[in-house]
Amino acid sequence: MRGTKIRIMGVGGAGCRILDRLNEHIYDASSLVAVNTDAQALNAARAAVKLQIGEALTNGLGAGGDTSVGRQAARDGESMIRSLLAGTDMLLLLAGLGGGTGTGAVPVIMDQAHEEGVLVLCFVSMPFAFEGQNRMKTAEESLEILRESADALLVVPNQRLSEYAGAETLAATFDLVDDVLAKGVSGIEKLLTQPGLIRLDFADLKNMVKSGGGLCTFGFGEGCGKGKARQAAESLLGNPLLENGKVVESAAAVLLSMVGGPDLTLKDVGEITDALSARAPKGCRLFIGTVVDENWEGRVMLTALVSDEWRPDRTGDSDEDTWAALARKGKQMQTKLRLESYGKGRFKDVEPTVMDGEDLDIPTFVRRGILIGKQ
Ligand SMILES: Nc1nc2c(ncn2[C@@H]2O[C@H](COP(=O)(O)OP(=O)(O)OP(=O)(O)O)[C@@H](O)[C@H]2O)c(=O)[nH]1
Ligand SMILES: [Mg+2]
Repeated sequence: MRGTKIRIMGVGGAGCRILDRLNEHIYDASSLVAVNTDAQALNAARAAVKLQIGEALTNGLGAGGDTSVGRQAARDGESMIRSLLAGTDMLLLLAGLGGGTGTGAVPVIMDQAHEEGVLVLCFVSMPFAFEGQNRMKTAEESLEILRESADALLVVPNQRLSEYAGAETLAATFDLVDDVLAKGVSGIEKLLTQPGLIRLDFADLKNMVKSGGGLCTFGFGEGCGKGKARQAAESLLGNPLLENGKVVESAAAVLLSMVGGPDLTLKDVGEITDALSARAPKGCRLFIGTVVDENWEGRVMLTALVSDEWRPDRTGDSDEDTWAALARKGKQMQTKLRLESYGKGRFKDVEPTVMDGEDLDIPTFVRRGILIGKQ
């Protein structure tokens, strides 16, 4: 079976800068696509594929903060965008909202991707307060559209991040935002493209994304040396993006990607999931995937994607599909649990009750893959 094909597209000035940052972290740099109306900025971008849109409209200059120009530019570039998306399973779209190109083009590109049958995860930042009401209003309008149409939407509020992190200059803050988004994206890319102790595949991610509410929050943690797992879990739960763990306390589902070296043990994995479980509410669904990368010897990096909603019928799938998916999910979770069942009560308050290899929190007919009503 072929692997999951991912495309990572940065749109507009900020989107392309985040993409540049990703070049250093990414497993498959050929998946990076920079899209901009601004020819000069595009020229400076380091992505493997560069796509200039709206040339006839802007003459290679930017959209000048006008979202209608960004929108039209994406429509004009439709055939090129679609050809880049052919055969893609998942598109990660990156942009800073508030300008003309990224803000206007991202919703259009998302529609085009959906028409190609591609799952779209959207990573955007919101402007600073000092950028003014207009930029914020533009960004909020676009965010509303994205909230409705993105399969998953991850929003980084620049203002809040800078307050938490205490970055002093604008450049330092943008650097921080670029870094946060780049880490989040690379955490997901690694999870889907590299081998691990516990495999989390595209179907898991899709299930989490489709069933968890559209709006997700993500956070990171890192640890190194002796006690790296505990350190990584503490730094994840202390991450400002997760409001020092508060976001986890009301989570409906958490997808956790752990990247470690060949020295990563199941005990490390358990220590991390224990720490997370202790903060998560009862009934929270935990999807865990690990990646083993030899460059990460002696270190662990965590990326958590947190959703505060869980609606299995959100996809609009038929009952049959939903139940079948849930039944499959139940079995997958059990496999993962067995891998980790070296300690009693590990998922006490978080994971389903598992007895004799069966997850008792999932109704029997679902667990056994029995379909009712429709045959
Ligand atoms: N993370 C990050 N955000 C940025 C950077 N520069 C600008 N932003 C943010 O992104 C928003 C959009 O700016 P740009 O990406 O430059 O705008 P654009 O999409 O290129 O649109 P036009 O320039 O109007 O065509 C701004 O309002 C800022 O909040 C950057 O270097 N890094
Ligand atoms: Mg620009």
